Amino acid sequence: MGKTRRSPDGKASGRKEDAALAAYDEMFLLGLYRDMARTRALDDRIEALYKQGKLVAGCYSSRGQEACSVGSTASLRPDDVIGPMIRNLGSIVRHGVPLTLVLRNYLGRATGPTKGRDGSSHFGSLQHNMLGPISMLGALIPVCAGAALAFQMRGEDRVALTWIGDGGSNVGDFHEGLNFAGVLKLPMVLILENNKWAYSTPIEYQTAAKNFVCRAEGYGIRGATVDGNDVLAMYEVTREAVDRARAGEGPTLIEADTMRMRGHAIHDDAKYVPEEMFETWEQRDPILLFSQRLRAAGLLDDDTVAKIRQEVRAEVDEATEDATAQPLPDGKGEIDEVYA
Ligand SMILES: Cc1ncc(C[n+]2csc(CCOP(=O)(O)OP(=O)(O)O)c2C)c(N)n1
Ligand SMILES: [Mg+2]
Repeated sequence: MGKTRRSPDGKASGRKEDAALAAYDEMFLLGLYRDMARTRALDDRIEALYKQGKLVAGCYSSRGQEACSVGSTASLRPDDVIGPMIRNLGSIVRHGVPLTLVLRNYLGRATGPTKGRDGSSHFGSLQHNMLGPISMLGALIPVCAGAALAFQMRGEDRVALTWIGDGGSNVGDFHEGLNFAGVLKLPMVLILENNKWAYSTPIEYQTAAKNFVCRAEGYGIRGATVDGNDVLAMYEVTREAVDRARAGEGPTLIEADTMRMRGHAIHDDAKYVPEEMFETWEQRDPILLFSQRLRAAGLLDDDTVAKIRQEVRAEVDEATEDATAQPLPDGKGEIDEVYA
């Protein structure tokens, strides 16, 4: 995916120098930009619906973390499995889950993935090779290790990709899941999104270690660090980990340096976050950074930005209309499919 399409003289046509960008196909690069824009637009819509009182549960924003999800998921094949958590809307979008399914769940519709039982982001779609986020932090890691074990036992060259926060990385399931994956060399990749906060708790209260990735050594697995706001760096670091996992070389723990740009949920005004911290990271917005880079390389201009913006908006509008038109649950059989 994303291999170069070079002109006969070995240079991608019409481009200015950016050695890292030059290695990729223009459509692939614009696709990363577009999927981050789609994620942002959907995220904004969910926030607006929440503020309009149209959602029945909490609203957890992925704002500022689009690169972590879109870049990493871009390294997967459609038959690979994703296990997103609440800040990974971009992975759902990039892995091909229709936007209306996301909105039907948030709007509690009977035709949504949880048929109105969850009104937030806790849903999966096996049809799209997506496991649902598990509320109990860390619990998705052993589940994804289980998916990776199934691939290994069946001799399938598929990979499971999942994410955990700086806060969630300190629960027991993180240890059990990652240790198990390491011992059995399972085809799994775990991205630890160090977004500096776990609700109101800063990272210095999460670990006494100098970083989170040093834990990889203790599990005998590969560790990597990456600028989580650089979508191409996210793609490359995950691609390498996915290739290794597929080749039977075991799991990788990737620590992504990023920032949560909203409160824990939209009801949380995040007053405990120093204002300068938001200001600094606003300058490092992943969509802004990538658009600046694409523009400098001659791959993006005002017209293309406007066109993508319009298309993305139309897609989100259409998905909202479709989801809103769906019926609410009738209240009968609400515990069917919940307990055996
Ligand atoms: C085991 C467990 N403990 C506590 C909670 C409550 N809780 C939900 S999200 C959250 C903060 C998570 O922070 P982090 O893992 O850094 O992820 P982020 O929200 O920053 O993406 C907490 C404490 C939970 N869901 N599960
Ligand atoms: Mg966090």
